[in-house]
This record gives sequence, C-alpha cells and structure tokens, in this order.
Amino acid sequence: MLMAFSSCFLLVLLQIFSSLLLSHAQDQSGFISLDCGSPKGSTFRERTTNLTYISDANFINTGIGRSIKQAYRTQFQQQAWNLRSFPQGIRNCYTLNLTTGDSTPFISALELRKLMNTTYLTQQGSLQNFIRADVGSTITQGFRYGIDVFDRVWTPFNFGNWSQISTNQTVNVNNDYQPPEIAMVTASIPTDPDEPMNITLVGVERTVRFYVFMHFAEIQELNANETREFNIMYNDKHIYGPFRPLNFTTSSVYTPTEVVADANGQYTFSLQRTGNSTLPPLLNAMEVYMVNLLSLQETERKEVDAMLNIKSSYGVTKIDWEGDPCVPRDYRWSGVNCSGIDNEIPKIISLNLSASGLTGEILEFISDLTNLEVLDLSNNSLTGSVPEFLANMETLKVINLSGNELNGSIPATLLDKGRRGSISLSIKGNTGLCSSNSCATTKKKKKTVIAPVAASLVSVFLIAAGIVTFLILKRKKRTKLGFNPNTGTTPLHSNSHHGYESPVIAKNRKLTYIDVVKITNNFERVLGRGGFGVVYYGVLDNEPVAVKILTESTALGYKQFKAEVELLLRVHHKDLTCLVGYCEEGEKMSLIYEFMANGDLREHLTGKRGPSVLTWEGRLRIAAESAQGLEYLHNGCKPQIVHRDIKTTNILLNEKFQAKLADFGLSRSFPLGTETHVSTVVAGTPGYLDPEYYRTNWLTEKSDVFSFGVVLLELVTNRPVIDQKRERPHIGEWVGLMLSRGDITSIVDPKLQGDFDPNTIWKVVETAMTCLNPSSARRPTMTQVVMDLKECLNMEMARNMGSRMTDSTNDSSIEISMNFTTELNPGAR
Ligand SMILES: *[C@@H]1O[C@H](CO)[C@@H](O)[C@H](O)[C@H]1NC(C)=O
Ligand SMILES: *[C@@H]1O[C@H](CO)[C@@H](O)[C@H](O)[C@H]1NC(C)=O
Ligand SMILES: *[C@@H]1O[C@H](CO)[C@@H](O)[C@H](O)[C@H]1NC(C)=O
Ligand SMILES: *[C@@H]1O[C@H](CO)[C@@H](O)[C@H](O)[C@H]1NC(C)=O
Ligand SMILES: *[C@@H]1O[C@H](CO)[C@@H](O)[C@H](O)[C@H]1NC(C)=O
Ligand SMILES: *[C@@H]1O[C@H](CO)[C@@H](O)[C@H](O)[C@H]1NC(C)=O
Ligand SMILES: *[C@@H]1O[C@H](CO)[C@@H](O)[C@H](O)[C@H]1NC(C)=O
Ligand SMILES: *[C@@H]1O[C@H](CO)[C@@H](O)[C@H](O)[C@H]1NC(C)=O
Ligand SMILES: *[C@@H]1O[C@H](CO)[C@@H](O)[C@H](O)[C@H]1NC(C)=O
Ligand SMILES: *[C@@H]1O[C@H](CO)[C@@H](O)[C@H](O)[C@H]1NC(C)=O
Ligand SMILES: *[C@@H]1O[C@H](CO)[C@@H](O)[C@H](O)[C@H]1NC(C)=O
Ligand SMILES: CC(=O)N[C@H]1CO[C@H](CO)[C@@H](O)[C@@H]1O
Repeated sequence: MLMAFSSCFLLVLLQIFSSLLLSHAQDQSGFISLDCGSPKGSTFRERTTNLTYISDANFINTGIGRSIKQAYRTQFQQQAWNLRSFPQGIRNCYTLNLTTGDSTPFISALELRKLMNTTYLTQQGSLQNFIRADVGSTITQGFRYGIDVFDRVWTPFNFGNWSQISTNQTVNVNNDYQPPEIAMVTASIPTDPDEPMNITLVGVERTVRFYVFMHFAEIQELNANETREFNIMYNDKHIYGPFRPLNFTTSSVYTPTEVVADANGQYTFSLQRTGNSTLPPLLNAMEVYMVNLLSLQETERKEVDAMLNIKSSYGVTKIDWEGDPCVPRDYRWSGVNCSGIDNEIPKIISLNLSASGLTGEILEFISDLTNLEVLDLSNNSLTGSVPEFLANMETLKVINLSGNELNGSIPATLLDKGRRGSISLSIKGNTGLCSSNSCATTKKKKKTVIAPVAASLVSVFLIAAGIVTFLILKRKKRTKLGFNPNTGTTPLHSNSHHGYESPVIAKNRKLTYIDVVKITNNFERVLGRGGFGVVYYGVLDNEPVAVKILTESTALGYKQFKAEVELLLRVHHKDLTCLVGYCEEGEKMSLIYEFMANGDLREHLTGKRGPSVLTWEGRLRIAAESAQGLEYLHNGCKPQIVHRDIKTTNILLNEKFQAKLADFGLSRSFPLGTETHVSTVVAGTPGYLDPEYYRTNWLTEKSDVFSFGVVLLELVTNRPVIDQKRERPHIGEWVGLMLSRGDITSIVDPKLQGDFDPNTIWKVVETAMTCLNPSSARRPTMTQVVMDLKECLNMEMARNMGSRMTDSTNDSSIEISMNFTTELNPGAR
C-alpha cells in the first residue's frame, strides 16, 4: 500500500480557504495577520474564521496596492481580495526573496503565528510545511483557525487502499501539539488488515531533509481480547515501537532529528502490526515539514540600528534601504558593502553615501559601525566639523569627506593617522576646513540629532509563493576579513606632529571615580575578591552591575587593566561577560561588568549557593556555553585571544543560569601574522595550568583547551582539582587512574544520583581526557569540544524530554520521541 505526498499540496492548501468549517472565537494574541495591499489603517474581521487582518502598509514602503476582480471575490476569503504588487526595484518588502522574471511577484496576505516553544523544534534552519494531513477524514473541507488553536491549515486525506474509521466520542488532544479534535476522531487503517501502512514522501530531491510528526489515538472501543500494536519503520529500519495508541487520547510521535533519504533517495515510513496485534495499525493525523536551510546570518542588531539611525537622521530615501542591510547578500543596501562568508555574521565594512544629498553634521551613529573600513561621504552638503570619533574607529582605513561644507580643524589624531598612512583621508573641496590645530578657535560643540532607535526589526524571509517559515538562525564564529586598502584617495600629509596616542575607548563608557562611588553606593556590598581586586555590587542606569576595583598595589595592574579594557571592548559574545564601562583616574582603576546574578560555577558545584544541585543537563549546558565563549575567543577574534585563566570561578551564571566566561585580565592578544604562539610570562591557576605551557613558556590556544578539560572533569566528578590526600593529587591523573582500573562509576558526582545518560558522561570524560593530553598538538580544538558537548547536551535534553528510542542495529538511525498528554503517565517508555 502506498500513499504519495507531493509539494502540489501547497496549491491545494491555497484553494481551500473559501470553504472552511465554522468555529468558535479563540485567542489571537501572538498572531500577525496582514492583508497585503489594503489601504493604510484599514482592518477587518474575516467572516469565517473571525481572524482580524490589518493593512500591511506600516510594514513596507514599496509596492502598489491592487484588488482582484469583484467576480472572483466569493471564491476567496477576504484577505485575498487585495494584494501588493511589486513592479519596481529588485529589493522590496519584508526582506523578501523576490524572484525576477517575466512575471511580477505579489503577496496577497502575510500571516505569522505563535507555537509553543517545545514543539516543532529543528536543529538547524527553519521548517516549511510539506503536508498536514487529517488522515481518514470524513469531511471534504480543510480547516484552520477556529478549529485549530495554532491556525495550522489541515487538509483531509484519504487513500484508496486505506479505510476510514471514526468515533463519536471525544478524544483527548491535550498535549503540546494540540492537534485539532476533528482530525483525531477520524483515522485510517489498511483495508487489508495484514498489509502495512506505507507512507512515501515523493516529489522532492533526495537532499531534502524532513521532520515528521504523527498523531495517534485509539478511536475504537476494543474488547479485552483485542490489541492494536504496531512498529514504526523508516526505510525498512525499525525506529519506534511496539506501540499501542492510548484509548481516546492523543500521543504525538515525532522525529527529533532530521529524516534523510536512503541511498536510493527513498523516504518511506511504514506502520507494521506486530505478531501479537489482533488489529491493523492506524494513523489519525500526520505532519511533514521540510528543513529549509537559509545559509544567511543576519547582521548584528547594533549595526542594523546604526544604519537605521543614519537612514532616518539623514532622511535617506533609497528604495532598497529596507530590512537587513547585508542580506540577502546579492541584494545588499546600495552603498553598503559587507564582509561575509557563508554562515558568518555579516559586518558592514563600507558605507558609501557619496552624492546622496546629505545635509547636517557627520553623525556619531557612524561610530557604531565598529567594523567599518571605508566611509565615503563625498559630494554632499555636510556642515560642522570633522568629528574626533573617526580617528578612534580602529578598522577605518579610507575616509572620503571631499566636496562638502565642513569647517573647523581636523582632529589631530586623525591627521596623525593620515600622516602615518594608517588612514587614507580625503578632504578636498571643504573650504572652511584647516588641517592644523591653529584654527581650532571657532570649534563649536558638536551636537548630533538623536533619532529614536528603530524598533526591533524582524526579518521574515519568504519564498515568493508565500510560505511562512520560522527562522532559527544560529550565530556562528565571526572572522573578520583582511582589508585590502583602497588607495583611490590620497593620504593626507601634514606637518603637525603631536605624538598623541589615540584613545582606544569610546568616551561614553568612561566613568569618573565619583560615578563609581555612586554606582556602588560607596562600596557597600562586596561580591567577591579576585586576583586583581575586589568586586562590588552596583547599579548603573537602573541595571545591576559588578564593579571590579583593581588593587592599587597590583604591580601588573595598569598593564593588565589596559589589556582587559582593550580586549573587552572588542569582544562581544553571548557567552562572554560584557564590559559596560570603566574608570581610570590615575591609580584608581575599575571595570564595570554586567551583573551575573547566580555567581560562579564553583559556588554551585560546592553547594555554597544552597542545597540545590546542578543537574547533568544543566552542567552540560554550562559546559557547552562556556566552550562556545572560549571557541569565540580562539576563532572569532582577530587577533586570536587566549584566555589563560579558564577555571570554574571564571565561569559565571546570570539570572537565567546562562554561563559566560569572565576575567580576561590575563589574556593577551596574539600579534597579527603567521606566528602561532607567543612567549609571555607564565600566568594561570595551579591545577588548571597547561604543563606544556609551564615547561616551554610557549602559549597557544591549546593551553586553554587543557584548562577547559579540567573544568569538564570538575563538572563530572565535582571533586577538587588538586587533592594531596588522593592517590593521584591532580584530577586529570586521578580520573585517568580510575579509568585504567575500569572503575568509572565511582568518579561521577554522587549528587547527580544516577540521573544522567551514562553515554553522555563517558563522552564528556573522553573529551576531557583528550583535552588533557600532555602534548598540546594532540588536544582537540575548542570547535571540536563545542561539537561534542552540544551532541551530549542534545542527547541529555532528548532523554529528559520524553522517552527516546534508537535503532540499536545502526547508528545512523533516527530517533523518535513521544509526547504524551500531560494527564497520563506514559506507559510506553
Ligand atoms: C511497505 O514498506 C515495507 C517496509 O518498508 C516494504 O517491505 C513493503 O514492501 C511495502 N509495501 C508496499 C505495498 O509498498
Ligand atoms: C491497492 O489495492 C489494490 C487491490 O485492492 C492492489 O492491486 C494495489 O496494488 C494496491 N496499491 C497499493 C499501492 O498497495
Ligand atoms: C465570530 O464572532 C462573533 C461575535 O464575536 C460570533 O457571533 C460568531 O459566531 C463568530 N464566528 C465564528 C466563525 O467564530
Ligand atoms: C519556553 O517558554 C517557557 C515560558 O514561556 C519558558 O519558561 C521556557 O524556558 C521556554 N523554553 C525554551 C526551551 O525556550
Ligand atoms: C456516530 O453518530 C452517527 C449519528 O448518530 C451514527 O450514524 C454513526 O454510526 C456514529 N458513528 C460511530 C462510529 O459510532
Ligand atoms: C474477541 O471476543 C469476542 C467476543 O467477546 C469474539 O466475538 C471475537 O471473535 C474475539 N476476537 C478475537 C480476535 O479473538
Ligand atoms: C484500552 O481499552 C482496552 C479495553 O477496555 C484495554 O484492554 C486497554 O488496556 C486500554 N489501553 C490502554 C493503553 O489504556
Ligand atoms: C508477544 O506475545 C508473546 C507471547 O505472549 C510475548 O512473549 C511477547 O513479549 C509479546 N511481544 C510483544 C512485543 O509484546
Ligand atoms: C565588497 O567587499 C568584498 C569583501 O568582503 C569585496 O570582495 C567586494 O569586491 C566588495 N564589493 C564591492 C561592490 O565593493
Ligand atoms: C562611492 O560611490 C561612487 C559612485 O556612486 C563611486 O564613484 C565611488 O568611487 C565610491 N566610493 C568608494 C570609496 O568606493
Ligand atoms: C564628486 O564631485 C567631483 C568634483 O565635482 C566629481 O569629479 C566626482 O565625479 C563626483 N563624484 C560623484 C560620485 O558624484
Ligand atoms: C537569498 C535567496 O534565498 N535567494 C534565492 C531566491 O530565489 C531564487 C529562485 O527561487 C533562488 O535562486 C535564490 O537562491
């Protein structure tokens, strides 16, 4: 028996809208329903669904509204009566992928819906509906909102060789997926009870990956001597079962990982009754989603905000300045160029607003484009002075300000950079501008128009057919592209020589000592004492902060301080603590960090934070997050950063128990170039210190890998790193000894009470032991460590989420999880 699904169903879904079942009113919060092309401000309630649609006019500046002919209206729901047409421009609307060709693309309606965050999870990309079938349906219409609380559109599905069964009783649908009861009260069974139910996905390339969700409920009243029990096979491999659907209660079975085609390009699910079953298998409802890989990373929020501020302050009216400035890559904003390799976060590296009719001053928002290499503002009517911040933008290599009406003096620091050739500065045709400090008398205080920061912009990528997808974009490591200086402009030469060292730090983050006293309420509450000073609690702009006061006597203090500030200002990552400000007044030096409400990891392991024990899943998450932070330092930063003091007290937890690496005080940047190591004064904490680094004094990122291995062992064992009373004092040697004796259970932290998947424990121990390899060359990279930990975390999460079955005969098997109703205790673990 064979049933075929193909993407033609998408067309079916679009046509069923005109005849839908009646429904009762439901909550529409979290819904966005746009009637594209309808007049600005217009709104209406759709008659059959009671969904409220509003005009899309506030969401787009381009395109033209049109209507369909009166005669066709009755065939469609009202949101299809208007449409927005895009006859102009190659980049329009909600960051759309518009295909150019001999037709004009259009959108009729745009609808966004909210699902529970526990359902329809994908490991990568987004999910696109392939089929959503109400199997064995006795009705001929599809249905959606009003019957389906999440507004999923269901299609009746019957197959020739299957028979329908249905019930008049109620079926409990109360699990996270909440399939509509109308879909669950009907089901299909094979007409020949000895045949399996085969479901083959056709009409797609073999590279397509799917997630499959099947909803089952027993809807026949079984006699005591009857059973319905079946296995779920995929491409002839057993993936789940034996399984007995619950009486009049929904079980949702889904694939938590991607389903891939077999060698023949085949995707076949088969429900097969077991030998003990007196009844054939049944299927009530089924959903199949394709994984849509969008290899597009969005530009960082901060840079997008800066561009939107620049756009609104200068009143830039370029038609394509909508959505994300850098993506899709082939449709960037005009005048903007971005760095970008696939899968990396694009950064704005050049901004060309030459001859764009700009007026007013040079906006400070430009300084938020922290990766900018080329700035061309030539041939505009810009007034005011050349701002100092341009000299402080470290990446900036080319500045063209020629052909404007700028006046005053050019900042000495900028002149100096121009003189040294590190910036190519072009200022021709600004009659009021002088290149020496002597004319600085008329220098007026700069004032920048502050534009409201544009509201968070949600980029919705749509395929022209109008299929809504849900994005889960993963931010990966960021690497800056090398810059090839464009020498199109002449470097400015000047006689002035100031020997001025350019300030690295933006002024707005610099605080006075008085501020620090205020923030900490006169150093009222001590949070902790670190290697270089005391950390106090403080409040800055109503946000809690941690203020680290560096000890004046610290010999290394000042250098350390500068290093830390310079690094932290460059480094931004969700798994690294964020520096929000600093103070440097002579000897009085302090750093202000985001406050990490839950202290450090060591406190949680030792129980100093109270009796609650970190679960294994919690520990894996902390490990994965801090590994990512470290991976970012190693691979995302240029020059690479070696932390040099990885330990459990430097892994901090915020109020959501997210882990972040702290204390870059000992970090040193690698010099640019081909060197793979630097020689520095050995620093670090005993026990965590890489013996190879200690011995050779040669530092590589693999020293951090060693320290991280120690942290992993602490997470598993919860024992001291060095314990002289132990057979082997160092934790790594001790674990190695226990492993060699085969005594592996005794190393695991007894506080975990055996609540873990042993496979993940051993995998972590294995990873940790490779990190501790005496030879740094044999240690893994943090990238590998991150991958291992994520894999373990996923396994542990799946274990905790529900029962999990894997095919024991083949490791490439897929997994099926069960999601039971909350009221019933799962019997089929
Ligand atoms: C159904 O699938 C099973 C296992 O994949 C296969 O052995 C059987 O031949 C299929 N039956 C039909 C009718 O396609
Ligand atoms: C459907 O059933 C008919 C006979 O009832 C059989 O000839 C045909 O092969 C079956 N089709 C599939 C796909 O199983
Ligand atoms: C829509 O709402 C109105 C009033 O709120 C109600 O009378 C009507 O039955 C609802 N229609 C549907 C289809 O839910
Ligand atoms: C899901 O949402 C709930 C409540 O909104 C939140 O507590 C929980 O952390 C979320 N889970 C995930 C995995 O995001
Ligand atoms: C459901 O009720 C209808 C009408 O009362 C009846 O004709 C039908 O046989 C019932 N179906 C089942 C499965 O009991
Ligand atoms: C189950 O028992 C009923 C009588 O209670 C009988 O009619 C039926 O044949 C039995 N079915 C099976 C599969 O033994
Ligand atoms: C379903 O009902 C039948 C008959 O009452 C009973 O034998 C069986 O155990 C029930 N199944 C489940 C999973 O509760
Ligand atoms: C099927 O029945 C036999 C004998 O009653 C039993 O040993 C076996 O465990 C059953 N199989 C399943 C999968 O329940
Ligand atoms: C944009 O920048 C890339 C380097 O990231 C460079 O290869 C490309 O030529 C630039 N494109 C334009 C139009 O300047
Ligand atoms: C900026 O764009 C103009 C054309 O619009 C071009 O002539 C100029 O070379 C560009 N500037 C840079 C730095 O690429
Ligand atoms: C800017 O003005 C100069 C001088 O008039 C001219 O040569 C140049 O082509 C202009 N550049 C652009 C991009 O308009
Ligand atoms: C960025 C993106 O997704 N571009 C796609 C837009 O659609 C065309 C045609 O379907 C594809 O060729 C592009 O790759």
